[in-house]
Amino acid sequence: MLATAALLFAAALGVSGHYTFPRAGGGSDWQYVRRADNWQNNGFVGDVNSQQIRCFQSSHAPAQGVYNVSAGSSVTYYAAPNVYHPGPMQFYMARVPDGQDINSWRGDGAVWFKVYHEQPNFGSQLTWPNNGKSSFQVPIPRCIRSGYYLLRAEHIGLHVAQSSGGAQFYISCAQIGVTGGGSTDPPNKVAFPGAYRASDPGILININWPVPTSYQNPGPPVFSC
Ligand SMILES: *[C@@H]1O[C@H](CO)[C@@H](O)[C@H](O)[C@H]1NC(C)=O
Ligand SMILES: [Cu+2]
Repeated sequence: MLATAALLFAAALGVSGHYTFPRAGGGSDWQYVRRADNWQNNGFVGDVNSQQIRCFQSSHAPAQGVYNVSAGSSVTYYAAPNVYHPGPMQFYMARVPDGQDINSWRGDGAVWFKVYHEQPNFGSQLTWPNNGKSSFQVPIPRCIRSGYYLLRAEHIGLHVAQSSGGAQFYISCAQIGVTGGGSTDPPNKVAFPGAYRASDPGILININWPVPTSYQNPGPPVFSC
């Protein structure tokens, strides 16, 4: 009886485990962040070629508002409950074309540039600076143009990434307005899906044995001004 209860409990954890990225800047969950498909089950995206790899939405729905921030400052992006699988945090931005409505814009095409990613510390195992954290400071480049942007949060869980499709992508997209920016249009923009392949060395990787001595973040290099 006890064993059955323990098994049921473990099974329930399996369904409701993992994490989401429901909040950016302030406000409440899914206020400035487009509600992701995993909002109830905390699940992940496994297929880098799926539409969900962009904002974890299989059908488009806007956030409830726009969080405004000045260029050169940062936005706090929150995980719930916290990031606990090993792997990198990465953040991307995409500018809403002038004259288009951020609420209906979907981020199609090669419009995404990377503003942050992190490397592990190397040793007898890889350790990741994000591990256990529930908030992250995302730098908003000083020189990008003012306007509306999607800000995409991504954590890649690499604990079972040694087989193709094993990496777990935890994703959401916030709607932000950038004020006081410059005139730079960042290079190296990518599309989602399209930016990643299942065989990328930072996605198909055994982090356990032999313990890697380097790590190549998937996607383009980080843009900074
Ligand atoms: C952000 O700025 C836009 C445009 O000025 C405004 O409509 C919106 O209400 C602002 N959002 C917040 C949370 O203040
Ligand atoms: Cu998990």
